[in-house]
Amino acid sequence: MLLYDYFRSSAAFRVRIALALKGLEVERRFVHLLRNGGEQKQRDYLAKNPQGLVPALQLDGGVVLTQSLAIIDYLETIRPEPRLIPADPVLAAQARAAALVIACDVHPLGNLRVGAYLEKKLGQSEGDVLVWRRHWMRLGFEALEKLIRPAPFCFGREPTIADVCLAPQVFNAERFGVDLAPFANIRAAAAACADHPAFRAAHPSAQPDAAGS
Ligand SMILES: N[C@@H](CCC(=O)N[C@@H](CS)C(=O)NCC(=O)O)C(=O)O
Repeated sequence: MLLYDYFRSSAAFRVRIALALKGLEVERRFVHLLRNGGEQKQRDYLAKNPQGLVPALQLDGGVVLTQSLAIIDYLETIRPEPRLIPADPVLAAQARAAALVIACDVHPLGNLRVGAYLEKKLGQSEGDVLVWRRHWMRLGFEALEKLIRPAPFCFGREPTIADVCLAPQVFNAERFGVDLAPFANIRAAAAACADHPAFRAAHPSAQPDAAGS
């Protein structure tokens, strides 16, 4: 399998965590989101992922999967252990809901192309875009704080899909200066993730394409 990856992409970070947790090795090709006008917008990459977003996972037969949560779902099917979706149906729905708060309702609003649109098309200042990003992250975290119950991961002793989405979003929040002090549960789960070898291996700072970027 071949992962189209970018070290600072939080959606790609999710897939890297899932791969590391499941002990799956993949080849990687790096798509720099800022260089050359955004390599994700180049024709070769658009042929892989018409959305022009990372990650994408090319299977050995050539099929390309897109959307981090769909990719993780695929990995869960081909390598069920360790489970990222709890066996208990209620816990499974809760873990998925926490993941979706981040992946559907928080992350897309802070994406690179959204910030670029606000600045370049709607004439907002860089400062306003930062206020925008922080606002949506804070709002999402206020809900997430009440939805998770770290022990020490979001829903128990082992990481689930909720932690796979949470750790990258916390990375983003720190990057954009969101104050995490009010979010004790989120900080506790993020600390458990930060101590876990799979999350450490997947961290942006540990990726080969981070060097010199
Ligand atoms: N919902 C998608 C989101 C993918 C996504 O937004 N990727 C970002 C990086 S985290 C990206 O490629 N952005 C490029 C851009 O905005 O031009 C997923 O989960 O895979």
